[in-house]
Amino acid sequence: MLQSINEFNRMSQRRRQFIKESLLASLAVSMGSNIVYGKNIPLGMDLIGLKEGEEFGFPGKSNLLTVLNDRPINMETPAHLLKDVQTPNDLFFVRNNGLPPKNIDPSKWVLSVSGESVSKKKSYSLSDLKSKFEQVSYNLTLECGGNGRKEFNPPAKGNQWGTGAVGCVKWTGIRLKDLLADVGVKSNAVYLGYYGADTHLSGAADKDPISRGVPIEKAMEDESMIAWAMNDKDLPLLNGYPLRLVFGGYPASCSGKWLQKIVLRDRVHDGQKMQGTAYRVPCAPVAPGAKVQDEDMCIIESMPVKSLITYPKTGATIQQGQRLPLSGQAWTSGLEIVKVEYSIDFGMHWRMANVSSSLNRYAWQQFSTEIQFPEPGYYEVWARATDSNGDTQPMLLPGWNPKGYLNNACHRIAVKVE
Ligand SMILES: Nc1nc2c(c(=O)[nH]1)N[C@H]1C(S)=C(S)[C@@H](COP(=O)(O)O)O[C@H]1N2
Ligand SMILES: [Mo]
Repeated sequence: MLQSINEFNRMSQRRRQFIKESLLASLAVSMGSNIVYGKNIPLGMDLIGLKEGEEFGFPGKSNLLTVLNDRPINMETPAHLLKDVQTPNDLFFVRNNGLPPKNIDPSKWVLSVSGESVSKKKSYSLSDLKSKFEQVSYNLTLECGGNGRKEFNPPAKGNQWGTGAVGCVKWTGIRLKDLLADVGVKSNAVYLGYYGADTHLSGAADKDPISRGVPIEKAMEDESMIAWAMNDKDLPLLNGYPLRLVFGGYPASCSGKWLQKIVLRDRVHDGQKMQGTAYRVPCAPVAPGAKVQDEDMCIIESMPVKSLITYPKTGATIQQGQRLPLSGQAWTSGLEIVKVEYSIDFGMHWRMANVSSSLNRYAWQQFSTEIQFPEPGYYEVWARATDSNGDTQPMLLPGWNPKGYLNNACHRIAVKVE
């Protein structure tokens, strides 16, 4: 954008001034705001905000999120920012498969319901949904099936999620089952599929970026929702404004964003990303790197028990004799977390942390404790949650699978005692 320095220096002072001003004006447009001390910008220096411009360009999202990809937009939440019972909207992760819709007019938004197993096809406006059905709120944890993918070896293709493709918010909307009762579900219904208003990266209008769903039993659960609000505010655009599905405990890929169409199917839904290695894992364990036949792959349903240390961050340093406060989140699918333990000696001994009760089924629970270290040195703190079924987290990676799903290995942080 800047002329070369030599050329710039050859120009007259007045022309230089003019170019600088028009440059500033156009910079201000790209940044979306006036550059207050713009006239002091040294010649030839690039603005950080332009190089990492997305920091200003993701509406409703904090620039503290880690951007993994900007086409499609994928961003995760650093562990220490997931400390809240309800994740703030601007810190909630974003996982897009395509391009979000533009210029949404909520007053014109229509949700249609059709498919082989629907008794009566129907369409609803947002105000129909808000007025015809009972409004409900639930705290539901959403976790991308690929959260933790970056740890797998051999590596799995796809966004290299660390630990932050998860969050828990208060969702407000209606029960999916109330809407389904209104259209009538035939007895042959097997699956519910969704279609959103986002578009395929290629621009092709006849291709869906993603069209997944859930077994009909899951759709009928009390907490399975069509939501328009997160934490009492409109959904952020990137989280599916103005309407989305939310299924706690299932991989978040089931929770269709920008929801326009629901189909009740008399077979397993066959939309985009329901086949092959997408959101499927080997039905039985395989050796790392193995080739798995299509018929030996099973659709991921429940997400496994898991926990995350949100305080402190790796790198925390304390003085010998000080106690280290430790806290974090633990979640499981449909059950209660009954125990969170921690280890400071690479898993030889485990001690109990305190665990809060959950606000409702599928909401994550908070754990906390204080740790005493025996002597100065380097430590790793590991956390491990166990649910009411007795299921717990592996210390190392769980079963390898081609796309790196379902990594619920214990979260670890490094701490120094001086
Ligand atoms: N329409 C639509 N729905 C979607 C997606 C998408 O790309 N398009 N991504 C899915 C996946 S893979 C995940 S993990 C969650 C992410 O939800 P979030 O972006 O609100 O965190 O949305 C799901 N629903
Ligand atoms: Mo996902």
